[in-house]
Amino acid sequence: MTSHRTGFKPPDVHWAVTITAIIATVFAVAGCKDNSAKEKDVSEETDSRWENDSTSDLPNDDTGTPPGDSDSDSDSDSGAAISTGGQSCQPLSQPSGQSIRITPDDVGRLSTIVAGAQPGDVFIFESGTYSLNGDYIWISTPGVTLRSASGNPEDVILDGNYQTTEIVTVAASNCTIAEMTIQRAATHPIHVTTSEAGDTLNTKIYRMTIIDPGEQAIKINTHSSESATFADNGEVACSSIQLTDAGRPHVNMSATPCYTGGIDAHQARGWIIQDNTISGFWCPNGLAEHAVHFWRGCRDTVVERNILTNNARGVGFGMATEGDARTYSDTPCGLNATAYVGHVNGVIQNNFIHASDPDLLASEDGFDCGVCLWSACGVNVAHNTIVSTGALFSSIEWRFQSSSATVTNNLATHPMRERDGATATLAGNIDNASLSQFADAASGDLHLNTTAAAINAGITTASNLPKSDIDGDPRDATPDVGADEAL
Ligand SMILES: [Ca+2]
Ligand SMILES: [Ca+2]
Repeated sequence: MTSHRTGFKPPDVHWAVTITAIIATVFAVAGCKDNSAKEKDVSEETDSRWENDSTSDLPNDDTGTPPGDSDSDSDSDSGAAISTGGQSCQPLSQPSGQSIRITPDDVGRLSTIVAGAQPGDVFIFESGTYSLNGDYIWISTPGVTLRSASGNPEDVILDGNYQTTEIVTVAASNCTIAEMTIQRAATHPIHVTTSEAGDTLNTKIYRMTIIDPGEQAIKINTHSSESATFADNGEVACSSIQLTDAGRPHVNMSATPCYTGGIDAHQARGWIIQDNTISGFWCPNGLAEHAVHFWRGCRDTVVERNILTNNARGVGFGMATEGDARTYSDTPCGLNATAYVGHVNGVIQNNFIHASDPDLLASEDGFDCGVCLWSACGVNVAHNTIVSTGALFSSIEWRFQSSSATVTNNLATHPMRERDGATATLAGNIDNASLSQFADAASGDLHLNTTAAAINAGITTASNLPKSDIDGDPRDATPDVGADEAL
C-alpha cells in the first residue's frame, strides 16, 4: 500500500510515439494504412505510460491514420432487456441503412470488408466464434454499425487470442459497436481515436461484453499526428468489461507493471459512462489504471449507475499536475489560465464501487481509491456507495491544488480524504459505514438493509443531486445516503 504516497515523475518524452507516428503517416500516404496501424500499435507497447502510482505520463498511444468524417446513425430501444448496473438496457433498435452479413468464414478479410464500408452501413455478425489470428476491424467511414444478428452479446465472439493487437478501431464519427463479445486483444479491444478527417464524435458502445484485454479495454484519445482533433460525445452503456483470473497473466507488464484498466480516455469531452459492470482490473504487482479513467484535460464526463467491483481503482478524473493536457479558452473553474487541469466539471453519481476479492486486497497495491480526483475541478460526486471488506486507502479523495469538488450523500466504509491542497465541499456523507448495512457486501450487493443507518440520512439542500438511484428508483423527500434508495 505505498502507491498513493509516491511523488510525481516528470512527464516522459515520447520519441517512440513521434517516430512511429511519422512511420504511420508515411505508410498511410503510401496507401498502407492497415499495416502501419498495426505496426504502430505494437510499437506502442514499449512506450511509456502513466506511472504506476501517483505519477503522470502521457500515453498518447494510438494507431495509424485513415480518413473519416461525420454523418449519423445509431440508437437503441425496445424489446427484451438485459440488466447491468441495475438499469433496464433495451436491445438496439432494428437497423436502418444497408446491412452486410458477416460470418466466421469472413475472418481473414474482415479488415478489408469494413475498410470498404459506405456511410451508414450496418455489419451484422452471425453467431459464432471469430478466431481473428491477427485480423482486425478499422472503421474509417462515418455512421458504421457493428452488431450481432441475434442481439445477444454472447452469441458473437471476436477472439483476438492475443494475436490481434487492437480488435476494433473507431476512427470516424457516429459509429456504433453493439451486442457482441470481444476478448483477448493483445492491446485494446476497442480504440476510439481521431483521424486526419478531424474529430471522432458520437461513438456508441452498447451492450458489449469485453473480456481479458492485454491493455485498457476501451481506449479513447487523439491520434498522435492529429493534435487539434478530439474524440468527443461518446457513450459506453449497458456493457460488461472484465479482467478474469485467466486473463490477468496476459496483461502487458513490459514497460509499466499492470498496464491495463477499464475505460481510459484522454482529452475527451462529453462522454457518458452508464449502467456498466466493470470488474477485475488489478494485478498481483503494479497498480492498474482505474475502471473508469478520464484525464489529460477531459471535460463534462458523466459516470453513473455503474457497478465497479474488485478493481484496484474505481473512477479517476485527472491524474497528473503538469504535462500535455487539452486546454479550454473559458478558464474553467475560475482557475488561472495557466493552471494544469486534468478534468473539468463532470458528474460521478449513483455508482456501486466495491472490493472483496482477497487476492486483490492482498495484492501489492490493494484497493487504492474508490473515486480519485487528481487535478480535477468542479466535479460533482454524489450518492455513490464505496465499500471494501478489507483495506482501502481512500473511498473518495481530492488531490492537488487545482482540484475542487462537491461531495454529497456518499456512503463509504473508509475515509474520504483531502490531499495536497485540494478543496471540496462536503455534506451528507457517511465514511465509516459498517458492512452490516449492506445486503451482501462480500458479493458486492451494496443495496441497503432495512435497518441501515444510511436510510433517510442524506441532505436535500445541495443542488444537482440525482432524482433517482442506481436502480432507477425515485429518491424520496428524505434521500438515503449512497447509491441505493431503499424502497
Ligand atoms: Ca429515503
Ligand atoms: Ca433502490
